[in-house]
Amino acid sequence: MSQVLNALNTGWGYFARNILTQPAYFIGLIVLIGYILLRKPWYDALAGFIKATVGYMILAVGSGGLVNNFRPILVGLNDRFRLDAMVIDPYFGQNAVTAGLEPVFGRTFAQVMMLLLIAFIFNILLVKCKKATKMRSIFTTGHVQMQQASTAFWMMLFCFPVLGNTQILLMMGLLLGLYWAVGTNLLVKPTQELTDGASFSVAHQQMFYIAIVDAILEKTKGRGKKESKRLEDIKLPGFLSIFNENMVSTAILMTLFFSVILLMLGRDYLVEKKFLAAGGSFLFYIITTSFNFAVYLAVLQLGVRTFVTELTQSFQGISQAWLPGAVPGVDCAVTYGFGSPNAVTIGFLFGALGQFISIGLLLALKSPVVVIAGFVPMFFDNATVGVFANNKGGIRAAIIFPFICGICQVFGSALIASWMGLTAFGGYLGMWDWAVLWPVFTVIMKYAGYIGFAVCCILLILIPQLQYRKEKDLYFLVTEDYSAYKAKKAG
Ligand code: ASC
Repeated sequence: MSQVLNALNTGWGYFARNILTQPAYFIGLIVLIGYILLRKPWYDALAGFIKATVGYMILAVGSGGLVNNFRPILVGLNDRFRLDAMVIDPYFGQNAVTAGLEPVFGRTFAQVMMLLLIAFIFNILLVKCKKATKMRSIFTTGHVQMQQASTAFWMMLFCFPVLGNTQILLMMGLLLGLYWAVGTNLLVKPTQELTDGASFSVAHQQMFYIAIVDAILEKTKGRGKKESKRLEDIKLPGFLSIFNENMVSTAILMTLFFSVILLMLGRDYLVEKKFLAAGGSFLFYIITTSFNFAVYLAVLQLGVRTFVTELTQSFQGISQAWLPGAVPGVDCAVTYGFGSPNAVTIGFLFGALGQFISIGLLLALKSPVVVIAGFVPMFFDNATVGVFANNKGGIRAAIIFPFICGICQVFGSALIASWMGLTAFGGYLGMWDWAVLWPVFTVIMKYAGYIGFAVCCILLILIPQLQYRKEKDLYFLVTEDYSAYKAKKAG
């Protein structure tokens, strides 16, 4: 018996490490299984697996390039001005939890992987019972799931420190699985509308904020003030027309943005930290760094184009066989291949502005916690919000909502991380859902105990029910047959 369990455990560990938490292979595997279920010839299934995996790897080169190029610069700001502070960034957040679990709670990181598995199974079961739960989407972004499982584990231990491992894992698995299922489900309709029926949803770390933004824009549409134009519909005249092209506008805006930051860091600092060779040109260093932004964005969008069609087609195999009407929830960066590419840049810049102003306020108010802007929340949260906001609310929305998002990220993270004792370990996840929604859950659970836990679960369970009530005849149609959905909505 114990040998069987051991073998299962080893097998699970292997699968979790190499496939489940590696989105490229996980998406590839989903495509492979989907095509097999669709009874495609083996060579088509193999080709699909390769295109999906390679496409995802290309996307990862783009997003990894952005992260690796720009994160040190932001962290440098901290170092340069000798702030003793916490970085808001999912990777720093995960490291902080890993470092603190043993000394603070006496638990190990292996349990986080267990939590991930349990939550993922809950997510699938909830979608399997779609008729009752009204949940239509599976969270497949493995690296993000790991970061969330770590932070969620910490929150749960903070609220229920005396609970044994099994109870903690089951409770947290349920809450996290619900969050994954409900969050991606919330974005099914906005994503279908953004992509004109590409049949996926977003599974990331700002799902609730985008759902709120989308709801506000739906409510205010056609009311009162003049509608704001979408970025793709604006044709700038004269010399400004060069901004109509995304690659040019990204490069110019980023050059302005990074010039300011890099000048603040100063040449000496950059040389000392080996970012810049001793005799190198500071001017060209700034230009290269900034233009790289446009490079990585282009790479990222190529990756999206490579794998999205494979995923969409093959997932029909999975949904027909096992999960009718369900869609996969994927990385937020996938949306950057749709809508206006300039919305990515605008969202990022105004989110960054919101973050910098908030950090300035923390410093001015002599806050005991100082937050360092992290690149991942600054870019991936705000750019995604920008893309969705622009699609429904035009340029005005693409400016306002990322800006507010940036403010929430800083203040929310500062409050929750210092309260839970994570500041001491130098990092917090920092993305919107984890700076606002999960802190609210944590407060409820900390003060209301098991009742609070039940309240959080019930709130989540109710959300898809309310969504369904609002438009019963369209709710499942939006994933099952998007053209029919559009026709019905229009007519
Ligand atoms: C995250 C995270 C990343 C990025 C990536 C965006 O939250 O951990 O690496 O966003 O998923 O493509």
